[in-house]
Amino acid sequence: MKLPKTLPKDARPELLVLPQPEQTEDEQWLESLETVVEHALKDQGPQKTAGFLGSLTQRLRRRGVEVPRAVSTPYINTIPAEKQAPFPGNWEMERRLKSFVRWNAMAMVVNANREHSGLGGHISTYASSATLCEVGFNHFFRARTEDFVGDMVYFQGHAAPGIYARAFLEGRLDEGQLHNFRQELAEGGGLSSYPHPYLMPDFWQFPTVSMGLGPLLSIYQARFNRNLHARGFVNGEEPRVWAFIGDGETDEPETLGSLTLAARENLDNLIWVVNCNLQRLDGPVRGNGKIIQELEAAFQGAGWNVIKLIWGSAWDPLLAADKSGLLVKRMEEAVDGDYQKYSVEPGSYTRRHFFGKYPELLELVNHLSDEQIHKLLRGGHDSRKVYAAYKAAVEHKGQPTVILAKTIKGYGLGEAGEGRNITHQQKKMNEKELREFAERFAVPVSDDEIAEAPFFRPPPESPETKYLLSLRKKLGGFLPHRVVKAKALEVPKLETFGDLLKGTARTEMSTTMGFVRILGQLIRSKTIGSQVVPIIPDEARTFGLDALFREVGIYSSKGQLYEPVDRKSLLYYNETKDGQILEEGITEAGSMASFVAAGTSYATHGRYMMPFYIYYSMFGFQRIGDLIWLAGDMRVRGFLLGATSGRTTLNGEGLQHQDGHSLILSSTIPTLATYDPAFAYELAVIIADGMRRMYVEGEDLFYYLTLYNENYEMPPMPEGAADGILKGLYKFKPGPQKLALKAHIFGSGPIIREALRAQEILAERFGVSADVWSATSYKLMRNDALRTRRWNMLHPTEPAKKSYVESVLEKEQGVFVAVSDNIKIVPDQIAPWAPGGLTTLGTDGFGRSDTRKALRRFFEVDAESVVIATLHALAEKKQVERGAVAKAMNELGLDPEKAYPQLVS
Ligand SMILES: Cc1ncc(C[n+]2csc(CCOP(=O)(O)OP(=O)(O)O)c2C)c(N)n1
Ligand SMILES: [Mg+2]
Repeated sequence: MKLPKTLPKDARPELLVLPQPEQTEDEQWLESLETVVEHALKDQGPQKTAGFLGSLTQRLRRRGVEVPRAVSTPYINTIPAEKQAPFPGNWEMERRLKSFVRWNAMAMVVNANREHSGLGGHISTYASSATLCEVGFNHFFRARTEDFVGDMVYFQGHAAPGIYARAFLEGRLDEGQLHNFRQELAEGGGLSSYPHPYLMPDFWQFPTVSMGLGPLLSIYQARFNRNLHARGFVNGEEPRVWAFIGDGETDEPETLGSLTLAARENLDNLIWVVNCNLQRLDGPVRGNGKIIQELEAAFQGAGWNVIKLIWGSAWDPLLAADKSGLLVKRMEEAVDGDYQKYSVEPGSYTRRHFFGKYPELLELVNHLSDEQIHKLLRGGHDSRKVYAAYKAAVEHKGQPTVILAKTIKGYGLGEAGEGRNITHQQKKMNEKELREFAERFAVPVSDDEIAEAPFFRPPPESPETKYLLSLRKKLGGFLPHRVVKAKALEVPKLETFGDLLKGTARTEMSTTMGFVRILGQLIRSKTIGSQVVPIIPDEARTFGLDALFREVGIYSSKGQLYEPVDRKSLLYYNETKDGQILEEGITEAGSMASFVAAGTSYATHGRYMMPFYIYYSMFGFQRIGDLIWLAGDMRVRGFLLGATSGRTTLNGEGLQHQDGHSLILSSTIPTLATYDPAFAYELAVIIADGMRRMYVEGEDLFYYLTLYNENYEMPPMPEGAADGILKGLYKFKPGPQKLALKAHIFGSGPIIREALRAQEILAERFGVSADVWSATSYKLMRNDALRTRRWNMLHPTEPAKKSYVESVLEKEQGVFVAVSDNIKIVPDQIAPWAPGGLTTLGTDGFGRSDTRKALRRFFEVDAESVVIATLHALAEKKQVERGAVAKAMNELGLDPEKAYPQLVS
């Protein structure tokens, strides 16, 4: 029997990528194997054949035969032409609409930069992804409705002009808004450069422009959706999470870092579309290789369903006619740098360079003109192929899907940038280029207007607009669309934490333990307990949160398939299908992504969840600061808890772990309320008020609290302290009366105890009465003072207002000293408003491992150092002899020549 040399049509070629044998003597072997495959396919179907070949491979490996692992498949579409779902829409109509969107997206950028050179914007990204987006909009993305939360779509950030341009065609945005793209301060407002919910809260849902964060968030969003479902918070139709990602963006560790989680959790509610236009900003993504093949291997290895969408329909007949397999071979030989070149050069070049390598291939395209060769589309520009890939993706079960879609960057820009290395930055087009663009896409702009690049929208009664709207109507409405409709929570009142308000006489505890108690009480609350979402990156035991394992369970979609080794203990590692704890493992970025998903559920799911993300404070802002910035943009509501904080309080861990600056980093996030509490009752006051502001009043802010691990007696809350705790400063313990000299010491966190000890020394040995204040938030005081100062400056003829810090300190006499377990710039934030100046002590420099006592002396934040700083401040004011300060230093055992953490200057 003569066997065909090519693969049967329905064979899965990825299973046959063993090294090509020499075409001579091995041919018979190959032919007989093909016979077997042929029969198996006919009798058993493709799935069983695949299984059979898999078993054969296993056997070969067991016998020591080195069979290569098939992590990548031939460089052709995963979905063969004959298995492609038919395109259900009016193809011609959709093409026209897409052309209008293309035109307007381009015109937005060109117009903005024509008027104000330097405003920026991107044309070429959307030009490459227009078909990928439009097929989604027309056929897949389901909007939010009364009884469906809507698909969650993460668009490539710098493709924003295309999304605006579509909203324009839909009638959601007007010409004036398009005109003010990137001019948000213009009259009437403008459109933000990128997707920013903070700037366009009714439109954008997901900020994506910091490369890598969107993909990461999308994974955790899809998993959080599952968690909410498992816990009974949401039911009904499951939303899909779509993420559009750049091929260059896949170089970000955040992009690919959590792939295995998505597969492990069987997130078939997640679809990624990687826009493989082969270029990033500077040049090719993988000029010397093939990004699609590389990504295929990574995703396949991570357990994803991979759909390669490389070639457009016009290639189908060529592939069908490629009996020798040479075309596929040539496709695999050419590298991305070549493919980029083919998009730039005329068809004659591709004929010569690509097909011309083998005479048989030249013959294959003999019937095509150079023009036709140039127009052989890439898969990502062919809406029929894109539709088929999306359909296969939404129907796939058990795995997340990635679609690797090959496109051309700057598609349609012609000489203005199509496929060119400069295309990413292209913002201007001359008249000729505009005319060519309009002609290519048949956009009806009149000749005398073309130079103006006017926006074009077909009238509402036109068949195009009607068609567009009818498709969106079928999919439930418009998107992106951010809606906030969450019901306020009945949050517990402050009294709920009564025991912490009363203090813990004779029992020592840390503020971390205080927090754990609060969290426990919240979780047990009848009204909001189940909405609490504790998030931990493998540090529950460090912080004493393991007590919650048993109580509310660790979420795992699989439950617990094994008997945990500590099953007999009280606090065993308890994984459950409806677990409340998100135990993320060692990924601060992943934990933060969960925090974002939970903290925005009031918008995405219309229901408040209360995330508490507790972590090593050093691995917060410093490690994942961009995600915290994003949380602000996305209007997340929740609590971040930077535990084991303080450069001398976390003592043994040394340089890498000891955080003394997260408070400064947090001060840079505009909507992040930041606190550095010393006592458990302060924590209770702050958290109770935070819950009220976020979940009752609906304020757009979130919280950062430092927690420490030093144990001490927690005092009862002084009468009337709550207001000062929230505003940032209150007098905790006045100094003794009737002493000649007066001072004020601000302390925060456990270092307040050094201030208290200094208070005693100063009174007993130096005749100074020092009041000790607890400074809970320098950031909030500074913001308030800056606001007040500005108001006074702008209203010079009106009576001046006083900021909180000014009003609380104005009547105080004496000198002001602040001591912190953080760097000096933290208390320095309020220095301009401390009467007579502020002397600050802090922990500038790299940490060291040693005892707390040694560290506090080293960093000069111990009580003795506070005493000297106070006496020095008094000496500066000529209230104390300078010699007395030197003497005190000697008496207190402070060495003026001691080493000091090395700092640059
Ligand atoms: C974290 C981060 N780094 C750098 C940038 C700047 N940047 C914006 S777009 C871009 C190139 C994107 O290339 P790719 O992901 O391939 O997207 P394409 O435009 O080609 O679709 C860069 C470097 C950014 N936005 N975020
Ligand atoms: Mg790219």
